[in-house]
Amino acid sequence: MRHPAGLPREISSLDRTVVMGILNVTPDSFSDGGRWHDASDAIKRGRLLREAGADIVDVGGESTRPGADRIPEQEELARVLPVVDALVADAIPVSIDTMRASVAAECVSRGACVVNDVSGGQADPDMLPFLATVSAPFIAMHWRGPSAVMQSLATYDDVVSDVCREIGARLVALEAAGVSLDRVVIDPGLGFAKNAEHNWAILRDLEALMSLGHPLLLGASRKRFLGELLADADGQLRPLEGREAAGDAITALAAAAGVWGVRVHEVAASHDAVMVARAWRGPA
Ligand code: PMM
Repeated sequence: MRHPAGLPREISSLDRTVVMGILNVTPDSFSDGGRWHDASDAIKRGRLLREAGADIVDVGGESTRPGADRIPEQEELARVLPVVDALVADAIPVSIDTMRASVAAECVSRGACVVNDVSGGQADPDMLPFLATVSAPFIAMHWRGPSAVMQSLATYDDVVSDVCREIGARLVALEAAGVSLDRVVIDPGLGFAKNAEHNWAILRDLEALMSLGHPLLLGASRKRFLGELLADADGQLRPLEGREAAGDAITALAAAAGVWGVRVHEVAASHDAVMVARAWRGPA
């Protein structure tokens, strides 16, 4: 497994796909909004994710669900800092899911070891200059615009080549800002300015993304395209809690394809799936 530079040894020594457990400390994330909004509940949840096999816990304080509005910086900090502090104190590897350089900087200074920005550094002009000052890996997700408007941006000539080209442009910007590219993980941003067919086209051709030469992260867990795939005969989407097995299937297929990491809500089955894929592929 090729890991990004800058990871703690505990993770960079893994010879399998990394499982990132999602911890949204928000009242309104589409998939688990409100469930872990209280700091002590969120901390408990983070510990449970770790016990269930999360290699990294991805803490986010701002919802990115389609249509979501931004929250103030102070609110985001108030949500994530107590959780980051507690998990870091427990020696749990933490990534911070934020579009704000100030939030990323505060969390990294408190021990977060990965920065995950769904905007790939585009939402905040200070993000790239900040990244140039630290050595933590950066997850650069494909992004076309804020959640409030992203559904209107889901038009592509050819989604795979367009996403590859746009991620390529982010890599150029990161390098120009002084961020060493061996730290950068790329992510196609399933569901972000993408409909179900776009997501499936990307998953069908992961080779194209992997040929960009960077570790790849996928976040499919509980997303709408799985609900659409599993809709009932009346066209009712499969509810969130009924999408887990489909997400686990994506983990297995992604791990077998050599994806670096998967970002999931329920980690136990994903952990087992990556162990199966590792045995199936042989040592990487
Ligand atoms: N998806 C969400 C939030 N953060 N980060 C990365 N790198 N990739 C994703 O696909 C991604 C993300 C939205 O999903 P959630 O509400 O279930 O967290």
